[in-house]
Amino acid sequence: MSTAPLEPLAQVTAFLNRRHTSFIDGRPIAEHAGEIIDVFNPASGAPLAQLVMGGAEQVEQAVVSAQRAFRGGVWSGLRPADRERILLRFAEVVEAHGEELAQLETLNQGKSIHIARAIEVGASVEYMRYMAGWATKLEGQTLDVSIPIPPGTRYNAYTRREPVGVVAGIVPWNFPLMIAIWKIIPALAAGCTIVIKPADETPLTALRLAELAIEAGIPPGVLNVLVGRGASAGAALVADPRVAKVTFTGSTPVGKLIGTAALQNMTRFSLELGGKNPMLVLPDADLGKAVGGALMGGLLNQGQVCAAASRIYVQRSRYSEFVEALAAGVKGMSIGAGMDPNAQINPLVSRRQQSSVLGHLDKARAQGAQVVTGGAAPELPGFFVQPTVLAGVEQSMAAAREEIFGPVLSVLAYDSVDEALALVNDSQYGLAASLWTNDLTQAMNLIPQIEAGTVWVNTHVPLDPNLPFGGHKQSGVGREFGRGAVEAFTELKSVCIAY
Ligand code: TXE
Repeated sequence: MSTAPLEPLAQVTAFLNRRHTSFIDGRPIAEHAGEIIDVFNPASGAPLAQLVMGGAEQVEQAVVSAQRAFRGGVWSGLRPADRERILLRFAEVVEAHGEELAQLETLNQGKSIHIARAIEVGASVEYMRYMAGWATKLEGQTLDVSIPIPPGTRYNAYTRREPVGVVAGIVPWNFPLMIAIWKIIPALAAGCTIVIKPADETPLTALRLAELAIEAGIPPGVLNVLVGRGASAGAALVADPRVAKVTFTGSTPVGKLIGTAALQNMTRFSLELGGKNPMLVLPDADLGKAVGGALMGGLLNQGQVCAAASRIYVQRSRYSEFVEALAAGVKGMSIGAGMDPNAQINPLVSRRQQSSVLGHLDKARAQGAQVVTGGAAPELPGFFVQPTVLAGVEQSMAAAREEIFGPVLSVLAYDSVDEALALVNDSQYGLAASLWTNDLTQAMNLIPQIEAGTVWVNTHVPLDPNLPFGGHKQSGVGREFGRGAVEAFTELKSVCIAY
């Protein structure tokens, strides 16, 4: 099943052997009293590194550091061109340490080393370069105003964008490095300072990233990483009135808690939450391409992707053909550690996530779905779940409604395209959707009717730094990527000068 896994680089092993604390004011803080926990290697289930969890005191230190850096102007006071240059240097440093970061992520998160290299590092470095450029491109407007008093007075009015201040970035465990970067770089491009709270399961790459930021010339205090529990340290960070903006990626229930807490201080927030993303395969579609799209869009990162394809609608006349081809694609996949370059399906992030996905599979069976292939944990020590195809799924079943966040593809049948559109939109979520068709008229008619922040046609899952990303309905509030992402870390100030 598996071949020889990669041996970690010496610097990766050295990093893992340290006991990790929060990174505040330019360095890892000294060990302090607090809970000590292990993070795990999902491929073996064995402890990988140790963390000293931060509490109220470390939240205070991190916020004070970020606020001091913000108010002192060590970052926001730089010329935009200097911020851009330093962020570009940061991208270079991350790229130069790419293999180290990719291995660290694979060992801690479980994902394939190929995905860690190409996405966590490769796509993130491109995103860093793209976002760095916005530091020099923010703009306001000059506006004509007609204020009649005092008579004879003339006015000059304009808007300017100013950094919002201290940002809290709360990051999940599915793409720990990339999603931290999604939050850090636009915030820094806008002139903000930031405290990142990584997920308890996967804090290592964010901690290493903060060290690399210092190496790149980002001043101490501009990027801090708080190691701590979500419900205690994360919640305290969000509730801190000195935090001006919270940017969160994670589950919908926690997103609601965060939004509610943020509103108490009128802290700005953006939320990128769960999804139950449909793939609508229209009657004319090239089935081979759609099956390839489902495998890629549904099983990337073991399905632990907020935009993953997880409910697939196929017209009844082609349903069996599709299910058979999908199952054939899934059956041949090799299961193994992310550090095994030949393994196609890797472990889930944690024992908790593995149990949660297996629980969803039990529920699907109990509700009458048919497990065509997979459906269980293989006999391996790590947190694996077999890639699974569920057929005979009905819209009322949990497998069509709840986010599973695992390697599970639910296939549903429809009769008419109108019915399929209603099924696609029948969800509390609205993050992303894909249409599979060569019928341009059909696609153009459907795109505006689909309730989702992103609609792909004949592909599922690619993102681009220039393309806004975020959710309709309970998939979130606000957009990441593009100009809007940087603007979301600014306040708009109106200036009116009488002369
Ligand atoms: O997410 P949480 P969990 C979905 C997915 C998954 C489920 C549960 O369905 O199975 O959520 O994952 C921090 N105040 N997604 O429980 O709890 C927490 O420490 C402040 C979809 O791990 O939302 C972590 O850093 N912070 C998703 C982050 O929130 C709090 C990605 C996310 O954890 C907090 C991940 C609190 N009260 C899971 N409670 C996506 N959209 O991509 C927790 N945290």
